Amino acid sequence: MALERTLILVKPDGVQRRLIGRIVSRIEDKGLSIVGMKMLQVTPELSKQHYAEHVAKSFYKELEAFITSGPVVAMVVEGPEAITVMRTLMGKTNARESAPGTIRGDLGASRQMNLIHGSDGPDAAAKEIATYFRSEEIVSAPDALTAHLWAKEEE
Ligand code: IDP
Ligand code: MG
Repeated sequence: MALERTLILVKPDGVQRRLIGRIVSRIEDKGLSIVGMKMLQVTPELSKQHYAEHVAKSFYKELEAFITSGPVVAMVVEGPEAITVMRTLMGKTNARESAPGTIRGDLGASRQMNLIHGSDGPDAAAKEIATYFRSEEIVSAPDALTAHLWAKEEE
């Protein structure tokens, strides 16, 4: 088991729909720690870097228009297996197919406007965190509750 960090975005639809608080609550309710957080505007250049694996795909032009359409909230989220835990909490890419109880499944109805981004593996997480955050913008996780959230050997 491993203490991991993952890069989360509340996408422009989540910000416009005033869902920042509810999405952040889901992450905090799970016991994960937010160790970095800021609001920013994704530029076309940043979009191409972030979605490099999708740039050649037919939906990329629309994806770029969407992700640059308004501010996002970027977060670094930490916890045991945080990358997978967040992907599970988010639900499937197509919000229409995401299970109820997940962020996308409860709050969304679109394949493109699916409210939240989360890194899909350790390599992506490392790259994406470095893209969005300078090291001094990331803090240590609050420690007070961790003894009640998971066992030491799970870190
Ligand atoms: P993920 O966000 O669940 O990792 P990816 O397949 O990496 O999903 O796709 C990145 C983002 O591109 C999705 O979250 C969604 O906003 C958008 N997207 C994915 N597939 C499609 C599609 O077929 N049409 C339009 N937009 C898509
Ligand atoms: Mg992805």
